[in-house]
Amino acid sequence: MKLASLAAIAARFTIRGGVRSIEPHGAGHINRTWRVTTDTGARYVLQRINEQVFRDAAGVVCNTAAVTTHVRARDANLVPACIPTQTGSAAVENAEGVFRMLAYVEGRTGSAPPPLADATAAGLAFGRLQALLTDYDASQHVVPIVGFLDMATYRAAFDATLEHGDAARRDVAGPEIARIVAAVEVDSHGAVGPQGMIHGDGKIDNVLFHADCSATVIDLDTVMWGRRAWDFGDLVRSAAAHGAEDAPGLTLDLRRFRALAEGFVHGLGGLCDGDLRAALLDAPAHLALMLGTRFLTDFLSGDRYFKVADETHNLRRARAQLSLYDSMTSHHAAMAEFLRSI
Ligand code: GN1
Ligand code: MG
Repeated sequence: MKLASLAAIAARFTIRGGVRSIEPHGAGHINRTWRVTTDTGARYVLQRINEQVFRDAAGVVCNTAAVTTHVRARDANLVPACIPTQTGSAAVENAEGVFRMLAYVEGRTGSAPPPLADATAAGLAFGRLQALLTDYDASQHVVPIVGFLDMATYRAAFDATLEHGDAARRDVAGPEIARIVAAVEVDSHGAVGPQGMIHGDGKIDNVLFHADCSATVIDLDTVMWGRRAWDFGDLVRSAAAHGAEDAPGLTLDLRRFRALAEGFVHGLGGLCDGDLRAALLDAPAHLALMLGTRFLTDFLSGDRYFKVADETHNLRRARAQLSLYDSMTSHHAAMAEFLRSI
């Protein structure tokens, strides 16, 4: 997009001062994100919502406004503020897309593998977010993505690409296809445990860390009704691995698992009953397998969903998640023992 049209869009929000600079920002796989600086030195995050992924993009922006208002009234550091437009709406909509603006939050962006203190802080932040959303009025909240985090939906999409996807890519991915088919058959434990409003994208990259050990949760597009354990599963698969989500031979780091679990359970407070503890055990492998399936499906269908660095990126990501899945399965007993002890 041209900088001039981005600047014109930015100026339609209630920003302090005139736009001085705009640069690409962040590393999300879905939306386009820019950092906007004004001549008063104020900084903001401008995002164009991916309308292929979020079919009701304007509704998703209204969700973000409602969620951030609700959460910030209870904890002003946990999520960034949404900046309304000059006319009081949450989004700017024009021929170029649907845009929203957030206050820029200073902080270190999380990445894998995080220091143990960050792992605890991230667990705490995601658990606390769920706890603070228990009295959120979701009557106007739109479903961000139909079938999101639903294994049956991803399994059906995977099966469809096996039939109709790119034949050359299918040949290259033969071993990974076989592993997913076998693993999905036995993955029956993930979709369990108590439900509530969840973040929906609990990965470590969606956390900003501050010097006082607190953390801010960002990327709130996927806040939705779901299984509470899924945020923990996503957090463990992204933060308790020895490397990034596309790193070869990814394995589970039990020390980080412990730190994340301690933080998450603490953040949930009274919400963490026996059923939820049981679900926390199986969610990480379920989420790793689910994401591996999603990455491989995207590889087989020509990289249409996730942003990629090159044409085998989704395949490498799928391999890494499958490797992590195997490692989680082999550490099941140790994870169970630890969860019993907190
Ligand atoms: C996407 O936008 P980002 O990068 O935070 C994806 C998540 C995946 C994640 C894997 C809406 O999140 O579900 O777990 O990539 N978000 C959507 O890195 O599909
Ligand atoms: Mg993100």
